[in-house]
Amino acid sequence: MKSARSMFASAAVLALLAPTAWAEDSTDPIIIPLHNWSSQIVMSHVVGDVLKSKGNAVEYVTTDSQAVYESVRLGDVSLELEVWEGAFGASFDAAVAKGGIHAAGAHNAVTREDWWYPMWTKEACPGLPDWKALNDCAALFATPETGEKGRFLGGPVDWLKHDAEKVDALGLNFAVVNAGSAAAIWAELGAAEKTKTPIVVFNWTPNFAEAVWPGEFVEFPKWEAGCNEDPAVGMFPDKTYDCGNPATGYLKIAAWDGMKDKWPAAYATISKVSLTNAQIAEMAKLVDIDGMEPEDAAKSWMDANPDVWNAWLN
Ligand code: TMO
Repeated sequence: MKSARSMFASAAVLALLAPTAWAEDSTDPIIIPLHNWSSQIVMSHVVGDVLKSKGNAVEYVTTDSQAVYESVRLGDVSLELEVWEGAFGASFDAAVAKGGIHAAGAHNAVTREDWWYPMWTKEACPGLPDWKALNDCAALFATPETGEKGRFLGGPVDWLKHDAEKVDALGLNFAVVNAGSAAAIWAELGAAEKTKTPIVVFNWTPNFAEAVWPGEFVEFPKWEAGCNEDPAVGMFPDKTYDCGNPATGYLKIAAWDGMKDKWPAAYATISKVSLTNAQIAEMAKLVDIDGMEPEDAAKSWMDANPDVWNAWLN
């Protein structure tokens, strides 16, 4: 049995805690950014729908996927649900160093983003996935647009701005062409498949593409921290970007530091969000293969996975 004294003490502690413990979320909208690849858009709608079901106001903004970290740091955008290490690690770290943004959680996923080819390409260039073999085969990838050089189809410029630096650092006989959209990459892969034309593109995992086109990442010199910034790190002592992207990258969730005070309940929810490779690939598939609109894909995903998102609610 509790003594009167300890009961009094507990009540006093509760009274002290009450203002924070019971603080309500601000009625201001939580601003969720949307980018230009499908899993991020679908996931943002899933989490936005969950927050709306709790009574939060939610607004979406379409933003540049690098500049968003500065926006979150300043509180103009509230969070970011897909911080991919390979593409955004540097921008995220730079914003964290300035202050105002932090990792609020992490997905239970291992990510990779890099040069990638569908398997029929390896038949034409059997030394793959070694990057030196890719370079020896560069002529196989030549197009009128790239002349003698092989063509690498990179993603939209906001994803990764350093393929040209990698080409220079490793002496690759390739020219970088940036796709205008993710859909343009899938369209070119589909077209190349018909004629089994060798092709090397930017791709990533988790993504729907791995289920459609079996393929492999090019094995560049292994990524080491500092390789992109410090010439001394990596294969060539006078080059930056002389390595591949991380092969076992993280996928984090970032939040504005002010979020936990302004929207404590919503913050508690987003810090519980943690999706697997298979769940993220499925989100992309609903749009990129099944042709759904992202909002409908989010609803369909939620219908199929109630246990997953219910676990994010307190
Ligand atoms: C950021 N992305 C998943 C497109 O590599």
